[in-house]
Amino acid sequence: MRAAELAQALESAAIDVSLPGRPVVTGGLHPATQMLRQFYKIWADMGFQVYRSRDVEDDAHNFELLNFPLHHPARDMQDTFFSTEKDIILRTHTSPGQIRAMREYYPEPIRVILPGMCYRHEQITARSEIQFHQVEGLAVGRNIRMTDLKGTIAEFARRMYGADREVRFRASYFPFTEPSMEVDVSCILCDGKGCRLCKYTGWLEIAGSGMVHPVVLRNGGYDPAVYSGFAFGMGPERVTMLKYGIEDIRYFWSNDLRFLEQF
Ligand code: 2NM
Repeated sequence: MRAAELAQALESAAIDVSLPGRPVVTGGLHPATQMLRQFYKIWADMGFQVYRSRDVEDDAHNFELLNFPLHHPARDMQDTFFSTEKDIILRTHTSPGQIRAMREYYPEPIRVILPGMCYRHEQITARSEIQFHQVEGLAVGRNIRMTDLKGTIAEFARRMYGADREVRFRASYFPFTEPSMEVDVSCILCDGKGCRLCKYTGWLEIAGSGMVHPVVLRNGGYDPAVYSGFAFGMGPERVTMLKYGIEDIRYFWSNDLRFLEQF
């Protein structure tokens, strides 16, 4: 191209190179994924490795081996997604993976977390979805005591919610732990004074926990006379809702970009 042609071409196209570029829309990680990764980091720093287990389970691992009696209400049809294959279900919690982890690692001591999707055949509402993540933890070894559970969970809470958080444990019930406890942290919004987020109690529930039931230990292959352990479970979506004041869990899987782009 000769210089005169070039000059004319530039003139007619009239590109203004000083204009700002067009913004490129970048993707981002889903808020639940971001929260899961924060969990992995904290638990990894505390010596817990990630154990991946299957979403499709059998009745034995999901219920029987976890000490859910045959007629326990959580076994009702409305709570579990069954398949047309006998005893093949979608896991209702990540706990069946604990049995698989124990059977794989016996007789070694265990420190694992089990993240993953869980499925429940329930009415979808602002507070309950039919699918959600759980992160469960399990420690098994000799001489593991309830003080180890309390210290470990309290340390997690301080790393997750801030160094000056208070932690309290309330007696509760789960079939697979004895004793069982619910875990609260002092409200992240009002610092325990009482506000709308904590429903004026000053506390937010962040986890369930307990000492692994001797029957469950034995089902995992560990002699409860020699070994003991603690376990806990938390919900990353719930934690994310508390952190950002999200009032409806249905936002998580409805793929509305106006929601997702905020994270
Ligand atoms: C929770 C609360 C308390 C739990 C117990 C076990 C097992 F299998 F080791 F016994 N896995 N997970 C557990 C205990 C889970 O979630 C709310």
